[in-house]
Amino acid sequence: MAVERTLSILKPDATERNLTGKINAVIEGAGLRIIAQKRVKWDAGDAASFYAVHKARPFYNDLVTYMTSAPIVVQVLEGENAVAKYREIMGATNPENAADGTIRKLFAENIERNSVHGSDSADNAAQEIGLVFQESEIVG
Ligand code: RTP
Ligand code: MG
Repeated sequence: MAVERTLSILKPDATERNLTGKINAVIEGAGLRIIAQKRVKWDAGDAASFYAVHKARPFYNDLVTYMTSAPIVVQVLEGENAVAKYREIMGATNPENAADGTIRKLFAENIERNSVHGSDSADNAAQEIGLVFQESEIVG
């Protein structure tokens, strides 16, 4: 299996409840390495460019408001099969449907305030990492 990189975001509900360390422990426990990490506060423009793919969705405006409501922690995760592995340990978008032991089952509040983002393909991971990090900030 190939070593991959994926973009992770610890969302406002996670930073507000001081869950960064607990979520990082799940990530590292699954064998993924955090090779870049920074805490930032997005403005509407940042969130709009990141979520441009969801612009037509009914939840888009709420999502932009939510993602700009408090600081977030952006991360690059590296490991074997990192994109699919992180999606697996995140759990389903709606925490009511998330499997036991997943980050969203453990920590998410609801379908919107669901604690984490993870890229959904290798191509999107490369694009999202490029939006959020300079190459010099990533130390593999
Ligand atoms: P993510 O992109 O954050 O990793 O989550 P995902 O792939 O599991 O879900 P996606 O369909 O890409 O939706 C992006 C984020 O939008 C919020 N959402 N709200 N109110 C709603 O029905 C609703 N649906 C989605 C969530 O924060 C979701 O993670
Ligand atoms: Mg998504």
